[in-house]
Amino acid sequence: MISQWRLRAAFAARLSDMYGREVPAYTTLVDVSREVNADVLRERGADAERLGSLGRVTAERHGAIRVGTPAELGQVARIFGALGMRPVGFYDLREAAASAVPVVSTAFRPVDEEELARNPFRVFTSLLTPADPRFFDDGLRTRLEAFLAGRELFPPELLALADRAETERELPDEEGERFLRLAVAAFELSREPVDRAWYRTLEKVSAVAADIGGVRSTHLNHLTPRVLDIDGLYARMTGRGIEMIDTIQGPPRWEGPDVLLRQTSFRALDESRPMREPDGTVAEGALRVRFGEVEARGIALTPEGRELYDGMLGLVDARLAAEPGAARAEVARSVWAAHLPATERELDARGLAYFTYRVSPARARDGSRPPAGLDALLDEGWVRAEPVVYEDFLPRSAAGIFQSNLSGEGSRDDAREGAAYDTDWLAGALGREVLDPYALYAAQRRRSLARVAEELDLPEI
Ligand code: OOG
Ligand code: NI
Repeated sequence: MISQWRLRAAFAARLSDMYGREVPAYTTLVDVSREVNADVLRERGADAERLGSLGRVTAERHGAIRVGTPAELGQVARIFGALGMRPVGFYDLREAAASAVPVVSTAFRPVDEEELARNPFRVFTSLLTPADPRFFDDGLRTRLEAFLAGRELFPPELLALADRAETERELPDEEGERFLRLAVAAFELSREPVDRAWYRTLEKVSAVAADIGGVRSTHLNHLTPRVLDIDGLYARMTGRGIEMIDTIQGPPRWEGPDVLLRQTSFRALDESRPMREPDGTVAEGALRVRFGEVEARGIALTPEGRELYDGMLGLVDARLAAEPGAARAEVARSVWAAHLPATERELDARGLAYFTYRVSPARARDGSRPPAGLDALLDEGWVRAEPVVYEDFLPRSAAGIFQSNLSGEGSRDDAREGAAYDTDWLAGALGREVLDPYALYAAQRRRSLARVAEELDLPEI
């Protein structure tokens, strides 16, 4: 039998092998990430593993896929459900970028601490929004929906095996092998000829629309290893001659604790694809649809912390608008130094970030009674706080990643009213609950406090 988490780990590893074979720069990215992680561990010792063991971080990947219809999304949910991954969070990218990105998204990931520690594989999954009239007029929407209704992304055998794995939380070896093979194949780039005229029609609206609705299959569009020093990685990749996008998205490098998520990527490269011309002939063409990304993860912020983060982004934008020559990273660093606490302890005390708590063994054995209240327990050394790593995504960075890889601007008609897509709508499309990331982090914190209270024989903390 292959257990659910082993299926997930095997799927992540095989997807990584497939992507490395097909997108060689990704292999360089993984190699450089390993080097950087080993160096950070050597320099910082155990402290380097404060937000995840080297074992977890080395195996850690997120992928991204894009699908066209609620029915396809429902099937994706079954495949990832088989791997113990559940939809977490709702991201609306339609307005988050200057270019046209007509999608709404969620991320499939494990949610339990033990499952995350075993293998945290996650997939950012976007769904096209053909009903949004800012992007698609009625005629194009009808054609697009008809095209999407006529394709099959996932073979029925894969879906049947997925349902079995989700229910039984394991598969016999042979079925497990078959499931993995079919699942990886479903996310490979297809060699089926692309209808050039149809692809171009959609590309005028948005390169993302063409990538999703212009072909009869889906594909992994990037895979992202995790690195412990993203500035170091960026410099080394550039040193190896790989052209990276201009910036590292998300928080700046600064003196205080790493929070949320920092990401950067290399651009999509031309890949040769057969194209069918209007006269029926097929000729080799090229499309740029696959790239590589890397990320560094920090501490999860509470809603208050996130509000502060979003406010700081606004301040950075305002300063840059006032001083167009200024370097974003410099401006961001000074805004951060002025507004964000520079220690974990203060982030915690101000309720800006999530921590879990553990009784420190030495103190519990010295015979005295613990004080009441978390602050006193921490101050007097009874309890230690450990940061909770951010397991999710950032809409503005996601939009930036989409945007950095779009070939054209596309078009969004802002004079029209957008269609309403929200968390409830997405849950309906998925046929499952969309979990709230904050609720997951808060529950993790509460569980740890309950354990501390029990161990120290205290009433509720
Ligand atoms: C997804 C982009 C979002 C991230 O890391 O923020 C993403 C896509 O390009 O389909 O993966
Ligand atoms: Ni990504």
